[in-house]
Amino acid sequence: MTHETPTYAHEIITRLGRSSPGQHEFFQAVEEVLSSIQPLLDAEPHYREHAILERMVEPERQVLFRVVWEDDTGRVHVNKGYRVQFNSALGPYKGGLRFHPSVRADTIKFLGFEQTFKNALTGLPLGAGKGGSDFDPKGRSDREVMRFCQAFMSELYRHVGPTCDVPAGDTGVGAREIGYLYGQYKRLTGRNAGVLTGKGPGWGGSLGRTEATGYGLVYFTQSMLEDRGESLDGARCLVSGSGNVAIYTIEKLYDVGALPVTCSDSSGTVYHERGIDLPLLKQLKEVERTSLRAYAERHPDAEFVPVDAYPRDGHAVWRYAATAAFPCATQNELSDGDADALLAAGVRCVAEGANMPSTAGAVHRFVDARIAYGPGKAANAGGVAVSQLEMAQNASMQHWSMTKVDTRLRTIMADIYRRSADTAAAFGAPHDLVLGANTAGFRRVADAMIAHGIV
Ligand code: NDP
Ligand code: 2IT
Repeated sequence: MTHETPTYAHEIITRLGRSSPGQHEFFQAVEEVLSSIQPLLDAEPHYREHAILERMVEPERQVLFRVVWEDDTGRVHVNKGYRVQFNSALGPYKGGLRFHPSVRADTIKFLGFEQTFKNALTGLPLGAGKGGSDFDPKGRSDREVMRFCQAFMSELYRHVGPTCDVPAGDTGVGAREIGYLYGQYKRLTGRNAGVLTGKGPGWGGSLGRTEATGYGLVYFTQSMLEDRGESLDGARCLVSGSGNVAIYTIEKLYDVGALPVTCSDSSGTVYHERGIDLPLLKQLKEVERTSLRAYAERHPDAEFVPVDAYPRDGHAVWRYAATAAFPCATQNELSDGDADALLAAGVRCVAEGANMPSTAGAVHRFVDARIAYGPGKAANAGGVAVSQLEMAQNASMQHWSMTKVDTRLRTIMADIYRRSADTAAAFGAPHDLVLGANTAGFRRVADAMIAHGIV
């Protein structure tokens, strides 16, 4: 019997399984990255000598705090607040805040880990962090959301700053929440500083930040398809989610001549054969903050499939046939079974707007099938990239036009694709953008860490 020496990546994955038990999403994210960069680790043994993987899987700092707030009836509530400052090798910690009842320490760690490689891939001077709370904004009045945000910032303000850590939005945190968080930061510190991105364009925000993740996702997809002699023109597209990322993905898909036929939320899926009614979607989700059930009531020709249609394995969105699929809701929303269904129906392209939306098994299926598969940390980096453009505008006290921001975003997304594809090709796997994106992102962070010494 022969015993193979475990690889460096495998050794760290095994050690992490023992030291962070129960952190399944974090473990999934780490396992995906580390196993895909093994060819680089084999070629560059000095990463091991510098204990780079051991350092990279350990956040530099994690802050966990109590958030106490009062609802409109005078009842007192307590939530958990988190900020994980993951890696500062490339710049200030940067990444969103998520307010959702499903948020655990595990969730924030996986998101912070992913952010490290995503931010590196943009080529911009950005470190990585993530934060949030198990607070559920759904059904809460504006005043309740304001009081929660004020309570959250009353602790967070000590840990953030324009050259130290710059949070932004993520699930459940949009322009309204960023406004309340910013107001409280200003009240506590007396400073009008670029401490958050996603601010209103009238008070320090960048034009185009709201649209950036969705638009960037479509720009990335265009680059990826162009390389294969394909395009989105006339393509039937499946989109999941109906929040910030999904809405602006749908908007840009229409702009480039594609036909988005689905969207979804926590209540279920809408399928609309002649194309999603975007003005209605924006009205329901951005203005009324209501469930998608109302969509089908307004459009009798649209189907509404309740969320539990596939109780064991799957999401109704992925059971429709289409050329391209854009998961834009949440982690692990696209199961192994969904990947099988999409591939059987002839999908040619999957590009991830959400963070880690595909299960590990689904990712393997897409890569093995050699379809155009754009992993989230490359494909959805447009949001954080425009956040960096907002930081640059704040630091220089300028306000750029939408054209300037959009032109830069297009270039950044094309560069991310090129960097990921060239790296994949250099390692003999031109179809594997998981390997390409993870390896390119890892190398930039690891080289900076080595340059900074043993810290
Ligand atoms: P939003 O809060 O605007 O929208 C989230 C959407 O996903 C909603 O339709 C929501 O349904 C649905 N959803 C969220 N969580 C769940 C869940 N556990 N089960 C079922 N449905 C769920 O968030 P964003 O659009 O900003 O974010 C979506 C994804 O994109 C996340 O993975 C996020 O991390 C990622 N992302 C976001 C960026 C940004 O700039 N905002 C940048 C890069 C990635 P409902 O309406 O019913 O709540
Ligand atoms: O996942 C992400 O990249 C975001 N939520 C955006 C982060 C940011 O700082 O704009």
